[in-house]
Amino acid sequence: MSVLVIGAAGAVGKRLIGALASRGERIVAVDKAPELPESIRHLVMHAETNKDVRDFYTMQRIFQRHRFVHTVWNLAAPLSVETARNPKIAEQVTINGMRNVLWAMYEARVKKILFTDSIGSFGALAPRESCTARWLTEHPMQDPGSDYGRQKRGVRRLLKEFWNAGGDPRWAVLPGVLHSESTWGHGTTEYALEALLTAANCLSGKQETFQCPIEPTVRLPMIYVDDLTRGLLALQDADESQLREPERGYALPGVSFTAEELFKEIRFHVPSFEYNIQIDQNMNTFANLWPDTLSTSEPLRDLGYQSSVGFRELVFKVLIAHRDRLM
Ligand code: AKB
Repeated sequence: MSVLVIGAAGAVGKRLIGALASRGERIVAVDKAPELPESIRHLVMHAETNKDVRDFYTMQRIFQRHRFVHTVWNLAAPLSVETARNPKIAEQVTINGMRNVLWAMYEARVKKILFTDSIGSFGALAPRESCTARWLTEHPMQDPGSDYGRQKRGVRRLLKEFWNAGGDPRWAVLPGVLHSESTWGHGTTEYALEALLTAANCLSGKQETFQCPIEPTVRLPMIYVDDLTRGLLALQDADESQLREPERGYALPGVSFTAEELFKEIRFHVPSFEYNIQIDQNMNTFANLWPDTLSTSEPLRDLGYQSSVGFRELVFKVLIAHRDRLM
């Protein structure tokens, strides 16, 4: 039996594959092959070239070739800023892509699908503190205030239909993910990664000034990639009877901080770190719409998940990992 990971070469996909492989799972990893780094090639059974989730026949072929897939992760989706820049293409990947995956699963009689939703699904009406995935399922008509959030909502609707048709969908609401990969997509919370990379550059002798694209007092939830991976695996592994949240959605909390707090902590390690404020309208609007914190109770109660990496440790880990990569 194997786990199919679509969008395997992204920062989350790579970690997930590593974690699945280390506990002995067989993996079918799919991404556009040139983006699949050497470091994970040896772990994958299959790399699909050129085509992506937008092509139904590619999805169908994967299930035909790999008959023992029992679980699917669909991680293929652009981030918030990419979606704002090109909403049509984003919609094709996020919504049509998920529709293709679900059709192919339905044909192949594969039931379990996991999807990564985002804090971008919460709009102006949502509470600021302790946000839950339940709030999203209980307010299906609310406007998240961006194409990004609306597309995620569209996927949740598809998952609900899949559930009604006998499937086993599960989804996690992700905060900003902090990691030490060298590349990442254009999102809003990615400002924090850019700041940490700028600081790591300073440590390796390349002095730059970071342009902060959001108001420095806006608080956003973030998570260290190892905590996230644990939370995602707990969601995958949970027995169906454990999943008590409506529609099987769980927000995965980590820590929350403002840009101001981040810069202060960075300066503790890198006194030469410099920044100025250059607001990006899209990013700042999204950052203001999204919650400050995520609830910790539901994932702990049903998945046994709680974050283990605090703010200071997280900043240190990511900073040092980027510095080591640059050296
Ligand atoms: C983004 O900012 O677009 C993502 C997200 C939290 O959805 N990192």
